[in-house]
Amino acid sequence: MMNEKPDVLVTLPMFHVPLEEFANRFNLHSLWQADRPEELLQRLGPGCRAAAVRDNFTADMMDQLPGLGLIAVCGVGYDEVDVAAAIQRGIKVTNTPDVLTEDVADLAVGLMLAAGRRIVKGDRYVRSGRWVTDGQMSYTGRVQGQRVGIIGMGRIGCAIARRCEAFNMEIAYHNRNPRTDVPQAYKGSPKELAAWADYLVVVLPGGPETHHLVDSDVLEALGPEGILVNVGRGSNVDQVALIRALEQGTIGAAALDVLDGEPEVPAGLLAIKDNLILQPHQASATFETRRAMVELTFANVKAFFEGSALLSPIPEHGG
Ligand code: NAP
Ligand code: 8YV
Repeated sequence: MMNEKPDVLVTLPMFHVPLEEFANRFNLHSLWQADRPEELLQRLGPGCRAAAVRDNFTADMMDQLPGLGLIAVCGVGYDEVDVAAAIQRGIKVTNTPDVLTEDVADLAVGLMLAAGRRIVKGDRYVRSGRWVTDGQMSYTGRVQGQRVGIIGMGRIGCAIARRCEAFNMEIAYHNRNPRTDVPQAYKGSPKELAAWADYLVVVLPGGPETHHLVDSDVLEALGPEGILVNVGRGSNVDQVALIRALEQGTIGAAALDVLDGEPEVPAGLLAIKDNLILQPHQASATFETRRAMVELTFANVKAFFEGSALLSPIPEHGG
């Protein structure tokens, strides 16, 4: 029938944004609510041409939906989607850049301040009564005027740099390629950047190329007063090396929004109390940004079914 709403597979809840408003236009199928996900995929079969996705989407799932033409990822990072398999099958992939940039940068700077000024430790100090029994808490280093090294000077990295300028910080960065359109100094390797920096902020994509880019050597170069902040992907940092570095005082402190193997947290990380701050992957989790991410995801789905240009195809499509 000409006017029938197109089927769209939705693999996971789109955060807390209700999907009813998109159901006017699309016939949404919630994979995570299906009693038998395999049966749902089989029933949808070649008739399902689009999927709205959070996190992973495998080649096997693509093969179960042979009519698929679009995977719309609700997130800027798409490292859990098998992009090579999608391209091989002629499937387009979109993501949600820009709409989350400023909120992620806010949390990164919040973590720098919290780790540098030991804000969480201070909260515990007051609540445990130590202010009364032990007097004033120990001093911390400064944030303002310090050196911040950003690994991943892309959209979010630049937004972090803009905020750091307001703190009179010196800023340098490392990417695979130096940028000609930013004023900050380029460092040729994560280790060189870490050796220069007081704060090392990681805001990288996931995947094999960035796996453990921050390793024991980089942490050693950051040094005993240095502070690591990760808002990229957990896999960017060698977590075993990080635990050791925090235990042994090789670095001063860390604040992590993302963990390798999240949401599981290794006991070694949980055991570190004073100089580690953990967040449950919250950097884009504001009402406004999450709504904008879901809207952009479905705007891409709409464009796909209308045959118009996709709003935010991933760079691998040349977009
Ligand atoms: P972007 O604009 O594409 O920036 C990524 C930057 O990383 C680019 O400057 C790129 O420069 C650099 N890069 C990529 N691979 C590299 C490598 N192997 N070595 C060194 N540098 C490399 O992306 P964005 O929008 O800023 O987002 C960045 C990442 O942040 C996402 O992919 C995601 O993993 C993470 N993120 C996390 C949250 C959260 O909730 N915590 C939210 C949003 C995003 P070159 O290409 O020159 O190397
Ligand atoms: C998402 C993120 O919240 O966009 C990204 O890459 O990491 C976050 O904004 C995350 O992908 C959860 O699905």
